[in-house]
Amino acid sequence: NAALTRRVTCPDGKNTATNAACCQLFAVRQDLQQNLFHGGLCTAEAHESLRLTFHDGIAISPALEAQGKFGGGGADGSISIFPEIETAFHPNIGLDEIVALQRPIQARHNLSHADFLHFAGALAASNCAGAPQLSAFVGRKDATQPAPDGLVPEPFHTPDQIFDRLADASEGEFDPILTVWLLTAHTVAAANDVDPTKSGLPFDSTPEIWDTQFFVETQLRGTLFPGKGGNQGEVESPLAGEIRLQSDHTIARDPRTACEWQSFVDNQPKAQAMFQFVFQVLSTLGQNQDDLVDCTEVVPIPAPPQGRTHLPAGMTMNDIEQACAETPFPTLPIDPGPRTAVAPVVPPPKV
Ligand code: HEB
Ligand code: CA
Repeated sequence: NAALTRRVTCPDGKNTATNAACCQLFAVRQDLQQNLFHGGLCTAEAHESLRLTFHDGIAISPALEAQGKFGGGGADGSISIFPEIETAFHPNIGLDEIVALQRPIQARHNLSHADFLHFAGALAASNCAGAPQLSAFVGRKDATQPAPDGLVPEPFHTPDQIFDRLADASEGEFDPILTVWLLTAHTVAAANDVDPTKSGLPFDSTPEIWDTQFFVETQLRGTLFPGKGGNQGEVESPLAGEIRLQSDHTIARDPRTACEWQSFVDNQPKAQAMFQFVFQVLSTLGQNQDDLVDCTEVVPIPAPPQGRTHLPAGMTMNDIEQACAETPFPTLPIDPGPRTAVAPVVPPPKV
């Protein structure tokens, strides 16, 4: 109840916040929107800022700690603090660019690397129509050492490897079902480095919209490679110009997750609420929740999604590779017109 909440006026004289610690985020928000996200767009920089939250947050391992080794600090900004070390890890390929683009903006403000990185990810998603309002916190402790290599899942890992890693990082919270929830992020995503000959290959036909097309299109029969193929972690996709990760393909068809995957099709409220929940967990892994101040109010409420869930033009329901044994795949309208290729996402300029 807004009327009953006492708000503080921020030192900038124009914004108010429920907690004074959130005031600094208004200037960070403006700087990021203006100087990284092209005025508030769901472009490659937004996609990569969201991806960065995963590669920072998931790098924590109680299993390694139990062996007496350092297991990483989770959502501690380590990838931005030790970029020359962590962006050289194989699964982090390509993230050097977004780390470099964020760095001068972070340096202009008085926010920790960890809080900045995860706020940038939440703000990035808010630029994508149909996204949930992701949570923002301040108060994280910055990393004092880089995370060890080997903690970020690869697209050529098996479902077992991925499920085990995510469960370890989250002390059991990210089970196979929540892993599906996390993968909703691939609705606003493209690959630059899986096929080294092509950049900006989207995972669904709407990489600038947070919709459920990703869950539809990963369930279509794979028939082609957007490039030459033969790349580690890539399997055939259904559409020219679109890439499919082996991990998305196998998790969409694994008996433990196939029905959960299908349940997201045409369920926009689910694609918002479930990711909102898992992002809050992911972006605070390794941090003490009691030290954090909730500043989610600074994250804009995203625009509603555009378009309706559909089969791409030229496809029929027969092109669906049914994987859920319990429930038939929902019948969807088919986009009119001839089959078309998916356009690439334009990569950010090199720095
Ligand atoms: Fe992700 C992207 C993998 C999960 C978000 N991915 C991506 C890629 C890959 C991946 C390979 C591409 C890269 C390049 O560039 O080439 N993932 C993956 C895996 C996993 C994942 C294996 C596990 C299962 N993600 C995830 C999560 C999230 C994400 C959880 C959340 C946050 N990703 C993402 C994004 C992207 C990606 C956003 C996009 C980026 C761009 O576009 O650039
Ligand atoms: Ca999409």
